[in-house]
Amino acid sequence: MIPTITAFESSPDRGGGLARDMAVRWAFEEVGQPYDVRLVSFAAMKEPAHLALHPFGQIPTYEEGDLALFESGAIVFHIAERHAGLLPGDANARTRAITWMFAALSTVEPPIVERSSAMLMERDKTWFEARQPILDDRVRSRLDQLSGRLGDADWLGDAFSAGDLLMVAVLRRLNVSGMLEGYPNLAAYVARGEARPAFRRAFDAQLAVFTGQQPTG
Ligand code: GTB
Repeated sequence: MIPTITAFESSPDRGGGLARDMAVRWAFEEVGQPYDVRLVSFAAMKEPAHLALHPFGQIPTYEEGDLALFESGAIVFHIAERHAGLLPGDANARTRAITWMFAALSTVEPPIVERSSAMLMERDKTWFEARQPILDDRVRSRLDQLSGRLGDADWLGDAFSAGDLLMVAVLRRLNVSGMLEGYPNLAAYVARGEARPAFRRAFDAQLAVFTGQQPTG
């Protein structure tokens, strides 16, 4: 059965691959699992039919037979568990890869989201200018630590895993900020992820929603 995910009918990032269906698409492409996409409007996301799939009225969701999931991390984990290619076979290495999935979403991403939310929604506040360096420092603190851990390795474990997939997806949110320029190994890590054929196919597919043109690759 081909799973169906939901994605923005009209993504605010104009096909930049920053909405969270991107990680799910990427995971599908890595493991060679075909998938369908149902596009939803902001209004439809708040309707009962979508809320039955996603209690918070967001994308992405995942449907396969009588299984319905939400949360991009849980969906990527489900894909990684069901198919070879995104989690190591060795039990300890597998658990370490899963740990990096959690680290990406619960330790590295929150300060990045906090900073970009402030840039998008709080510029008119009197305290915006004063708070920004604090938010920048919180992001840099995590980047310092992650950069130190990655060192000159290609991936966080011995081979590319779902942990790297989510970590690269999270770090890509900083691409426009210029903050990764201070961390050459992290910038190269993100570029390495973005150069993977599976990433390119996923990116092109979500961009095609914005351009209205089918991907050629
Ligand atoms: N924790 C959930 C997950 O990982 O699945 C978060 C899901 C989520 O934030 N979904 C967003 C959404 O549906 C889209 S991805 N928002 C609509 C709403 O809440 O009403 C977040 C996102 C949106 C836009 C950009 N962008 O334009 O750059 C980037 C990321």
